[in-house]
Amino acid sequence: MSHLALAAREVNFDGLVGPTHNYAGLSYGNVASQASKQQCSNPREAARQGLAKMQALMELGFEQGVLAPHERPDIASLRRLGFAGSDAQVLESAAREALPLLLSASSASAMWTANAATVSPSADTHDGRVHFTPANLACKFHRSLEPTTTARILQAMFRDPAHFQHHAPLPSVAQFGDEGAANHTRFSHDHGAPGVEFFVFGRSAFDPRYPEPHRYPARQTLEASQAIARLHGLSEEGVVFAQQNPAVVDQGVFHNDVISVGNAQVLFHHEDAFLDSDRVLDELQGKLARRGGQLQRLCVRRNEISVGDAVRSYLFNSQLLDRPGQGALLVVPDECRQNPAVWDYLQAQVNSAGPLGEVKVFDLKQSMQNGGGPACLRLRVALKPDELAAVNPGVRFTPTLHTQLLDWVDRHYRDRLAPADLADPQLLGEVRTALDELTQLLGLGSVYPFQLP
Ligand code: SUG
Repeated sequence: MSHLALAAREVNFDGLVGPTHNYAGLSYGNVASQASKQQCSNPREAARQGLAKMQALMELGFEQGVLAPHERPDIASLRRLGFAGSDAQVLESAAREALPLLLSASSASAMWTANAATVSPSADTHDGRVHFTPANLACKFHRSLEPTTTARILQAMFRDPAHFQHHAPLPSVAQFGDEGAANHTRFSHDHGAPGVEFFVFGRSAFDPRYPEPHRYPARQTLEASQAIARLHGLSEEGVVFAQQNPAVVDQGVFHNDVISVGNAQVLFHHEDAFLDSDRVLDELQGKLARRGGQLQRLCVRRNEISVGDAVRSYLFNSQLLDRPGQGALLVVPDECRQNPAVWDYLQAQVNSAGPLGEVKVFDLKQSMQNGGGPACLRLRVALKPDELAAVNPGVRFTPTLHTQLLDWVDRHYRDRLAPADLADPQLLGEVRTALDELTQLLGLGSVYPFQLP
Protein backbone atom coordinates (compact mmCIF):
# COMPACT_ATOMS: atom_id res chain seq x y z
CA MET A 1 0.00 0.00 0.00
CA SER A 2 1.35 3.47 -0.85
CA HIS A 3 2.22 5.97 1.84
CA LEU A 4 -0.65 8.18 0.62
CA ALA A 5 -3.19 5.43 1.15
CA LEU A 6 -2.19 5.25 4.83
CA ALA A 7 -2.06 8.98 5.46
CA ALA A 8 -4.90 11.09 6.80
CA ARG A 9 -6.53 13.07 4.00
CA GLU A 10 -8.58 16.17 3.74
CA VAL A 11 -11.86 15.47 1.98
CA ASN A 12 -13.81 18.29 0.37
CA PHE A 13 -17.55 17.73 0.56
CA ASP A 14 -19.07 20.09 -1.99
CA GLY A 15 -22.65 21.22 -1.86
CA LEU A 16 -24.71 20.09 -4.81
CA VAL A 17 -26.63 23.18 -5.91
CA GLY A 18 -30.35 22.70 -5.33
CA PRO A 19 -33.08 22.96 -8.01
CA THR A 20 -34.44 26.26 -6.63
CA HIS A 21 -31.17 28.22 -6.91
CA ASN A 22 -32.32 31.82 -7.33
CA TYR A 23 -31.42 35.43 -6.67
CA ALA A 24 -33.66 36.87 -3.96
CA GLY A 25 -31.30 39.44 -2.40
CA LEU A 26 -31.66 37.85 1.02
CA SER A 27 -28.26 38.54 2.55
CA TYR A 28 -27.77 42.11 3.72
CA GLY A 29 -24.02 42.58 4.15
CA ASN A 30 -23.21 40.21 1.27
CA VAL A 31 -22.80 42.65 -1.59
CA ALA A 32 -23.11 40.11 -4.42
CA SER A 33 -26.44 38.81 -3.08
CA GLN A 34 -27.76 42.36 -2.89
CA ALA A 35 -26.56 43.25 -6.39
CA SER A 36 -28.12 40.16 -8.02
CA LYS A 37 -31.57 40.60 -6.48
CA GLN A 38 -34.43 39.78 -8.87
CA GLN A 39 -32.18 38.48 -11.64
CA CYS A 40 -33.14 35.24 -13.35
CA SER A 41 -31.03 32.28 -12.30
CA ASN A 42 -30.09 29.09 -14.11
CA PRO A 43 -30.21 26.23 -11.58
CA ARG A 44 -29.07 23.63 -14.12
CA GLU A 45 -26.00 25.63 -15.05
CA ALA A 46 -25.27 26.36 -11.38
CA ALA A 47 -25.32 22.65 -10.54
CA ARG A 48 -23.18 21.81 -13.58
CA GLN A 49 -20.61 24.46 -12.62
CA GLY A 50 -20.33 22.93 -9.16
CA LEU A 51 -20.02 19.41 -10.57
CA ALA A 52 -17.27 20.54 -12.96
CA LYS A 53 -15.19 21.73 -10.00
CA MET A 54 -15.74 18.47 -8.11
CA GLN A 55 -14.79 16.44 -11.15
CA ALA A 56 -11.63 18.46 -11.85
CA LEU A 57 -10.39 18.11 -8.28
CA MET A 58 -11.17 14.40 -8.21
CA GLU A 59 -9.18 13.98 -11.42
CA LEU A 60 -6.25 15.82 -9.85
CA GLY A 61 -6.21 13.17 -7.12
CA PHE A 62 -8.00 15.05 -4.33
CA GLU A 63 -10.54 13.16 -2.27
CA GLN A 64 -13.98 14.58 -3.02
CA GLY A 65 -17.45 14.05 -1.64
CA VAL A 66 -20.88 15.55 -2.10
CA LEU A 67 -23.44 17.08 0.26
CA ALA A 68 -27.07 16.89 -0.80
CA PRO A 69 -29.27 19.98 -1.27
CA HIS A 70 -32.35 20.67 0.85
CA GLU A 71 -36.07 20.46 0.17
CA ARG A 72 -37.27 23.87 -1.01
CA PRO A 73 -39.65 25.62 -0.91
CA ASP A 74 -39.67 24.66 2.77
CA ILE A 75 -43.40 24.10 3.23
CA ALA A 76 -43.03 23.04 6.87
CA SER A 77 -41.45 26.41 7.74
CA LEU A 78 -44.24 28.28 5.97
CA ARG A 79 -46.79 26.24 7.94
CA ARG A 80 -44.96 27.20 11.15
CA LEU A 81 -45.58 30.79 10.15
CA GLY A 82 -49.30 30.26 9.83
CA PHE A 83 -49.87 29.41 6.16
CA ALA A 84 -52.31 26.54 5.91
CA GLY A 85 -54.22 24.28 3.52
CA SER A 86 -52.75 22.04 0.85
CA ASP A 87 -49.12 22.54 -0.16
CA ALA A 88 -50.29 24.46 -3.24
CA GLN A 89 -52.49 26.71 -1.05
CA VAL A 90 -49.56 27.35 1.32
CA LEU A 91 -47.42 28.47 -1.63
CA GLU A 92 -50.18 30.55 -3.15
CA SER A 93 -51.05 32.41 0.05
CA ALA A 94 -47.40 32.98 0.99
CA ALA A 95 -46.74 34.41 -2.50
CA ARG A 96 -49.76 36.69 -2.23
CA GLU A 97 -49.47 37.82 1.39
CA ALA A 98 -45.78 37.58 2.29
CA LEU A 99 -43.50 37.21 -0.73
CA PRO A 100 -40.28 37.77 1.29
CA LEU A 101 -41.15 34.73 3.40
CA LEU A 102 -41.70 32.57 0.33
CA LEU A 103 -38.37 33.77 -1.09
CA SER A 104 -36.59 32.89 2.16
CA ALA A 105 -38.25 29.48 2.30
CA SER A 106 -37.12 28.80 -1.27
CA SER A 107 -33.42 29.63 -1.12
CA ALA A 108 -30.96 26.96 -2.21
CA SER A 109 -28.44 28.42 0.25
CA ALA A 110 -27.55 25.00 1.71
CA MET A 111 -25.24 24.70 -1.32
CA TRP A 112 -22.64 26.79 0.56
CA THR A 113 -21.49 23.91 2.69
CA ALA A 114 -18.64 25.86 4.30
CA ASN A 115 -21.56 27.09 6.42
CA ALA A 116 -23.00 23.63 7.06
CA ALA A 117 -21.00 22.83 10.18
CA THR A 118 -17.76 23.15 12.10
CA VAL A 119 -15.74 19.94 11.99
CA SER A 120 -12.84 19.00 14.25
CA PRO A 121 -10.67 16.08 13.14
CA SER A 122 -10.08 13.22 15.56
CA ALA A 123 -6.46 14.19 16.22
CA ASP A 124 -7.66 17.37 17.96
CA THR A 125 -10.60 16.15 20.03
CA HIS A 126 -10.68 14.79 23.59
CA ASP A 127 -12.14 11.41 22.63
CA GLY A 128 -10.32 10.74 19.36
CA ARG A 129 -13.50 11.02 17.28
CA VAL A 130 -14.35 13.45 14.48
CA HIS A 131 -16.77 16.04 15.90
CA PHE A 132 -19.48 17.86 13.92
CA THR A 133 -21.64 20.80 15.01
CA PRO A 134 -24.14 21.99 12.38
CA ALA A 135 -24.16 25.77 12.16
CA ASN A 136 -27.33 27.46 13.41
CA LEU A 137 -26.99 30.26 10.80
CA ALA A 138 -29.15 32.36 13.12
CA CYS A 139 -28.28 35.67 11.45
CA LYS A 140 -30.51 35.22 8.39
CA PHE A 141 -33.97 33.69 8.38
CA HIS A 142 -33.45 31.83 5.08
CA ARG A 143 -30.25 30.24 6.39
CA SER A 144 -31.67 29.47 9.84
CA LEU A 145 -33.92 26.91 8.10
CA GLU A 146 -30.92 24.72 7.23
CA PRO A 147 -29.55 23.11 10.43
CA THR A 148 -32.19 20.42 11.01
CA THR A 149 -31.83 18.88 7.56
CA THR A 150 -28.07 19.48 7.53
CA ALA A 151 -27.79 17.51 10.78
CA ARG A 152 -29.80 14.63 9.29
CA ILE A 153 -27.70 14.56 6.14
CA LEU A 154 -24.40 14.69 8.05
CA GLN A 155 -25.57 11.83 10.26
CA ALA A 156 -26.50 9.81 7.18
CA MET A 157 -23.01 10.43 5.76
CA PHE A 158 -20.97 9.91 8.93
CA ARG A 159 -22.94 7.20 10.71
CA ASP A 160 -20.49 5.17 12.75
CA PRO A 161 -20.53 6.37 16.40
CA ALA A 162 -17.13 4.76 16.97
CA HIS A 163 -15.63 7.42 14.70
CA PHE A 164 -18.11 10.29 14.47
CA GLN A 165 -19.71 12.47 17.14
CA HIS A 166 -22.60 14.75 16.16
CA HIS A 167 -23.61 17.69 18.34
CA ALA A 168 -26.83 19.69 18.18
CA PRO A 169 -26.62 23.17 16.64
CA LEU A 170 -26.04 25.97 19.19
CA PRO A 171 -29.12 27.86 20.49
CA SER A 172 -30.59 29.70 17.52
CA VAL A 173 -30.30 33.29 18.71
CA ALA A 174 -28.02 36.10 17.55
CA GLN A 175 -25.87 35.82 20.71
CA PHE A 176 -24.77 32.36 19.57
CA GLY A 177 -24.74 33.14 15.85
CA ASP A 178 -22.64 30.40 14.28
CA GLU A 179 -21.77 30.22 10.58
CA GLY A 180 -19.73 27.02 10.70
CA ALA A 181 -16.46 26.41 8.92
CA ALA A 182 -16.57 29.75 7.05
CA ASN A 183 -14.98 31.18 10.21
CA HIS A 184 -12.87 28.19 11.20
CA THR A 185 -9.52 27.05 9.81
CA ARG A 186 -7.34 24.20 10.90
CA PHE A 187 -3.56 24.15 10.70
CA SER A 188 -1.27 21.16 11.12
CA HIS A 189 1.89 19.73 9.59
CA ASP A 190 -0.03 16.54 8.80
CA HIS A 191 -3.82 16.12 8.59
CA GLY A 192 -3.58 13.18 11.00
CA ALA A 193 -1.50 14.98 13.65
CA PRO A 194 -2.83 17.26 16.41
CA GLY A 195 -3.30 20.72 14.95
CA VAL A 196 -4.39 24.23 15.86
CA GLU A 197 -7.96 25.31 15.17
CA PHE A 198 -8.28 28.98 14.36
CA PHE A 199 -11.70 30.46 15.19
CA VAL A 200 -12.49 33.90 13.79
CA PHE A 201 -15.47 35.77 15.24
CA GLY A 202 -17.10 39.03 14.24
CA ARG A 203 -18.33 40.28 17.60
CA SER A 204 -18.91 39.35 21.21
CA ALA A 205 -22.49 38.99 22.43
CA PHE A 206 -21.71 39.56 26.10
CA ASP A 207 -18.46 41.53 26.32
CA PRO A 208 -18.77 45.17 25.26
CA ARG A 209 -14.97 45.58 25.01
CA TYR A 210 -14.98 44.02 21.54
CA PRO A 211 -15.77 46.56 18.82
CA GLU A 212 -18.53 45.89 16.31
CA PRO A 213 -19.06 46.84 12.68
CA HIS A 214 -21.35 49.85 12.08
CA ARG A 215 -22.95 49.08 8.77
CA TYR A 216 -23.28 45.36 8.22
CA PRO A 217 -23.95 42.55 10.71
CA ALA A 218 -21.15 40.44 12.15
CA ARG A 219 -22.64 36.96 11.99
CA GLN A 220 -20.30 34.87 14.15
CA THR A 221 -19.96 35.52 17.87
CA LEU A 222 -17.02 34.80 20.14
CA GLU A 223 -19.36 32.94 22.46
CA ALA A 224 -20.47 30.61 19.65
CA SER A 225 -16.87 29.83 18.69
CA GLN A 226 -15.94 29.17 22.33
CA ALA A 227 -18.92 26.85 22.78
CA ILE A 228 -17.88 24.80 19.77
CA ALA A 229 -14.29 24.49 21.00
CA ARG A 230 -15.71 23.21 24.33
CA LEU A 231 -18.17 20.80 22.71
CA HIS A 232 -15.46 19.34 20.49
CA GLY A 233 -13.14 18.86 23.46
CA LEU A 234 -10.29 20.92 21.99
CA SER A 235 -7.39 21.69 24.29
CA GLU A 236 -6.33 25.26 25.00
CA GLU A 237 -3.02 24.58 23.27
CA GLY A 238 -4.93 23.61 20.14
CA VAL A 239 -7.11 26.71 19.66
CA VAL A 240 -6.70 30.37 18.81
CA PHE A 241 -9.57 32.89 18.77
CA ALA A 242 -9.20 35.99 16.61
CA GLN A 243 -11.55 38.85 15.95
CA GLN A 244 -12.33 39.87 12.42
CA ASN A 245 -11.59 43.50 11.68
CA PRO A 246 -15.03 45.23 11.90
CA ALA A 247 -13.93 47.70 9.20
CA VAL A 248 -13.76 44.90 6.61
CA VAL A 249 -17.13 43.46 7.68
CA ASP A 250 -18.49 46.90 6.78
CA GLN A 251 -16.93 46.52 3.31
CA GLY A 252 -18.75 43.26 2.60
CA VAL A 253 -16.55 40.66 4.32
CA PHE A 254 -19.47 38.82 5.90
CA HIS A 255 -17.41 35.71 6.73
CA ASN A 256 -13.72 35.31 7.45
CA ASP A 257 -13.40 33.13 4.35
CA VAL A 258 -13.93 36.23 2.22
CA ILE A 259 -10.63 37.70 3.50
CA SER A 260 -8.42 34.73 4.43
CA VAL A 261 -7.91 31.06 3.69
CA GLY A 262 -5.63 28.57 5.37
CA ASN A 263 -4.73 24.94 5.20
CA ALA A 264 -1.98 22.64 6.46
CA GLN A 265 0.75 25.14 7.39
CA VAL A 266 -0.19 28.00 5.04
CA LEU A 267 -2.26 31.07 5.92
CA PHE A 268 -3.11 33.33 2.97
CA HIS A 269 -4.75 36.51 4.20
CA HIS A 270 -5.25 40.21 3.66
CA GLU A 271 -3.40 42.53 6.02
CA ASP A 272 -6.73 44.02 7.15
CA ALA A 273 -8.37 40.68 7.95
CA PHE A 274 -7.90 40.54 11.74
CA LEU A 275 -7.93 42.89 14.70
CA ASP A 276 -4.78 42.85 16.74
CA SER A 277 -3.24 40.90 13.89
CA ASP A 278 0.36 40.61 15.11
CA ARG A 279 -0.65 39.24 18.48
CA VAL A 280 -3.10 36.60 17.20
CA LEU A 281 -0.84 35.48 14.39
CA ASP A 282 2.10 35.17 16.80
CA GLU A 283 -0.10 33.03 19.03
CA LEU A 284 -1.07 30.88 16.05
CA GLN A 285 2.54 30.51 14.96
CA GLY A 286 3.67 29.60 18.49
CA LYS A 287 0.93 27.05 19.07
CA LEU A 288 1.48 25.44 15.69
CA ALA A 289 5.24 25.28 16.37
CA ARG A 290 4.56 23.46 19.66
CA ARG A 291 2.62 20.91 17.61
CA GLY A 292 5.55 20.37 15.27
CA GLY A 293 4.41 22.72 12.48
CA GLN A 294 5.74 25.87 10.93
CA LEU A 295 3.28 28.57 9.89
CA GLN A 296 3.88 30.00 6.43
CA ARG A 297 2.10 33.32 6.09
CA LEU A 298 1.30 34.92 2.80
CA CYS A 299 -0.03 38.37 3.68
CA VAL A 300 -1.48 40.57 0.94
CA ARG A 301 -0.89 44.28 1.55
CA ARG A 302 -3.68 46.77 0.89
CA ASN A 303 -1.48 48.58 -1.63
CA GLU A 304 -1.21 45.32 -3.58
CA ILE A 305 -4.92 44.44 -3.46
CA SER A 306 -7.59 46.59 -1.82
CA VAL A 307 -10.29 45.06 0.36
CA GLY A 308 -12.78 46.14 -2.32
CA ASP A 309 -10.92 44.14 -4.99
CA ALA A 310 -10.64 41.17 -2.63
CA VAL A 311 -14.43 41.22 -2.13
CA ARG A 312 -15.21 41.74 -5.83
CA SER A 313 -12.83 39.02 -7.05
CA TYR A 314 -13.29 36.63 -4.08
CA LEU A 315 -9.53 36.00 -4.12
CA PHE A 316 -9.55 34.69 -0.55
CA ASN A 317 -12.65 32.59 -1.05
CA SER A 318 -10.39 30.20 -2.82
CA GLN A 319 -9.55 26.61 -2.02
CA LEU A 320 -6.00 26.16 -0.81
CA LEU A 321 -5.18 22.53 -1.48
CA ASP A 322 -1.98 21.14 -0.08
CA ARG A 323 0.12 18.83 -2.20
CA PRO A 324 2.93 17.23 -0.21
CA GLY A 325 6.29 18.00 -1.81
CA GLN A 326 4.82 20.64 -4.13
CA GLY A 327 3.50 24.17 -3.74
CA ALA A 328 -0.17 24.47 -2.80
CA LEU A 329 -2.86 24.58 -5.47
CA LEU A 330 -5.15 27.59 -5.26
CA VAL A 331 -8.61 27.14 -6.79
CA VAL A 332 -10.06 30.55 -7.65
CA PRO A 333 -13.22 31.81 -9.36
CA ASP A 334 -12.98 33.31 -12.85
CA GLU A 335 -13.63 36.74 -11.31
CA CYS A 336 -9.97 36.67 -10.12
CA ARG A 337 -8.73 36.38 -13.69
CA GLN A 338 -10.88 39.33 -14.69
CA ASN A 339 -9.40 41.60 -12.02
CA PRO A 340 -5.98 42.86 -13.19
CA ALA A 341 -4.59 43.63 -9.70
CA VAL A 342 -5.58 40.20 -8.43
CA TRP A 343 -4.46 38.30 -11.51
CA ASP A 344 -1.05 40.03 -11.62
CA TYR A 345 -0.57 39.28 -7.94
CA LEU A 346 -1.38 35.59 -8.46
CA GLN A 347 0.97 35.30 -11.45
CA ALA A 348 3.78 36.85 -9.42
CA GLN A 349 3.11 34.43 -6.57
CA VAL A 350 3.21 31.25 -8.62
CA ASN A 351 6.44 32.44 -10.24
CA SER A 352 8.05 33.06 -6.85
CA ALA A 353 9.37 30.68 -4.24
CA GLY A 354 6.29 31.32 -2.03
CA PRO A 355 3.75 28.74 -0.86
CA LEU A 356 1.47 28.94 -3.92
CA GLY A 357 2.58 26.50 -6.62
CA GLU A 358 -0.31 26.74 -9.06
CA VAL A 359 -3.63 28.51 -9.64
CA LYS A 360 -6.65 26.90 -11.28
CA VAL A 361 -9.61 28.96 -12.42
CA PHE A 362 -13.26 27.83 -12.39
CA ASP A 363 -16.40 29.40 -13.75
CA LEU A 364 -18.76 29.47 -10.75
CA LYS A 365 -20.69 32.54 -11.82
CA GLN A 366 -24.12 31.24 -10.82
CA SER A 367 -23.00 30.78 -7.22
CA MET A 368 -20.70 33.82 -7.20
CA GLN A 369 -23.63 36.10 -8.00
CA ASN A 370 -25.04 35.14 -4.60
CA GLY A 371 -21.68 35.61 -2.85
CA GLY A 372 -20.57 31.98 -2.92
CA GLY A 373 -17.09 31.18 -4.27
CA PRO A 374 -15.06 27.96 -4.40
CA ALA A 375 -14.43 27.92 -0.63
CA CYS A 376 -18.08 28.51 0.24
CA LEU A 377 -19.06 25.49 -1.80
CA ARG A 378 -17.07 22.97 0.21
CA LEU A 379 -16.92 21.56 3.74
CA ARG A 380 -13.52 20.18 4.65
CA VAL A 381 -13.23 17.05 6.75
CA ALA A 382 -9.78 15.67 7.57
CA LEU A 383 -10.06 11.91 7.97
CA LYS A 384 -7.73 9.07 8.89
CA PRO A 385 -7.93 5.98 6.64
CA ASP A 386 -10.25 4.02 8.95
CA GLU A 387 -12.53 7.07 9.26
CA LEU A 388 -12.62 7.57 5.51
CA ALA A 389 -13.52 3.91 5.13
CA ALA A 390 -16.45 4.48 7.53
CA VAL A 391 -17.95 7.32 5.44
CA ASN A 392 -21.16 6.38 3.63
CA PRO A 393 -19.69 5.26 0.26
CA GLY A 394 -22.65 6.75 -1.62
CA VAL A 395 -21.45 10.32 -1.04
CA ARG A 396 -17.87 9.79 -2.23
CA PHE A 397 -17.40 11.39 -5.60
CA THR A 398 -16.38 8.97 -8.35
CA PRO A 399 -16.48 9.13 -12.16
CA THR A 400 -19.66 7.01 -12.03
CA LEU A 401 -21.36 9.29 -9.52
CA HIS A 402 -20.33 12.28 -11.61
CA THR A 403 -22.05 10.84 -14.69
CA GLN A 404 -25.12 9.92 -12.66
CA LEU A 405 -25.40 13.38 -11.12
CA LEU A 406 -25.01 15.14 -14.47
CA ASP A 407 -27.80 13.01 -15.88
CA TRP A 408 -29.90 13.62 -12.76
CA VAL A 409 -29.42 17.40 -13.01
CA ASP A 410 -30.27 17.44 -16.71
CA ARG A 411 -33.48 15.50 -16.13
CA HIS A 412 -34.75 17.44 -13.12
CA TYR A 413 -33.42 21.02 -13.14
CA ARG A 414 -34.87 24.03 -14.88
CA ASP A 415 -32.56 26.28 -16.85
CA ARG A 416 -34.36 29.45 -15.88
CA LEU A 417 -35.91 30.51 -12.62
CA ALA A 418 -37.32 33.92 -11.74
CA PRO A 419 -38.39 34.70 -8.17
CA ALA A 420 -42.04 34.64 -9.36
CA ASP A 421 -41.67 30.97 -10.38
CA LEU A 422 -41.10 29.93 -6.76
CA ALA A 423 -44.85 29.87 -6.07
CA ASP A 424 -45.42 27.33 -8.85
CA PRO A 425 -46.68 24.13 -7.14
CA GLN A 426 -45.21 22.16 -10.03
CA LEU A 427 -41.75 23.29 -9.00
CA LEU A 428 -42.28 21.80 -5.53
CA GLY A 429 -43.31 18.51 -7.16
CA GLU A 430 -40.23 18.58 -9.40
CA VAL A 431 -37.95 19.19 -6.42
CA ARG A 432 -39.42 16.35 -4.38
CA THR A 433 -39.20 13.89 -7.27
CA ALA A 434 -35.57 14.89 -7.85
CA LEU A 435 -34.58 14.66 -4.18
CA ASP A 436 -36.27 11.31 -3.70
CA GLU A 437 -34.16 9.95 -6.53
CA LEU A 438 -31.04 11.65 -5.16
CA THR A 439 -31.32 10.08 -1.71
CA GLN A 440 -31.33 6.69 -3.42
CA LEU A 441 -28.37 7.63 -5.62
CA LEU A 442 -26.36 8.77 -2.58
CA GLY A 443 -27.60 6.02 -0.25
CA LEU A 444 -28.78 8.53 2.33
CA GLY A 445 -32.08 6.98 3.38
CA SER A 446 -34.89 9.38 4.36
CA VAL A 447 -33.57 12.83 5.25
CA TYR A 448 -36.12 15.31 3.89
CA PRO A 449 -39.35 16.44 5.60
CA PHE A 450 -41.44 15.02 2.72
CA GLN A 451 -39.81 11.60 3.25
CA LEU A 452 -40.32 11.49 6.99
CA PRO A 453 -43.40 10.16 8.77
O1 SUG B 1 -25.02 33.34 3.54
N1 SUG B 1 -25.73 33.91 0.15
C1 SUG B 1 -24.93 33.22 1.16
C2 SUG B 1 -23.50 33.07 0.69
C3 SUG B 1 -22.71 32.21 1.63
C4 SUG B 1 -21.26 32.22 1.31
N2 SUG B 1 -20.56 31.40 2.24
C5 SUG B 1 -19.31 31.61 2.68
N3 SUG B 1 -18.70 32.74 2.50
N4 SUG B 1 -18.75 30.66 3.34
C6 SUG B 1 -24.99 33.99 2.49
O2 SUG B 1 -24.96 35.22 2.46
C7 SUG B 1 -27.77 34.74 -0.87
C8 SUG B 1 -29.14 34.20 -1.16
C9 SUG B 1 -29.97 35.17 -1.97
O3 SUG B 1 -29.78 36.38 -1.85
O4 SUG B 1 -30.84 34.71 -2.75
C10 SUG B 1 -27.03 33.93 0.22
O5 SUG B 1 -27.67 33.37 1.09
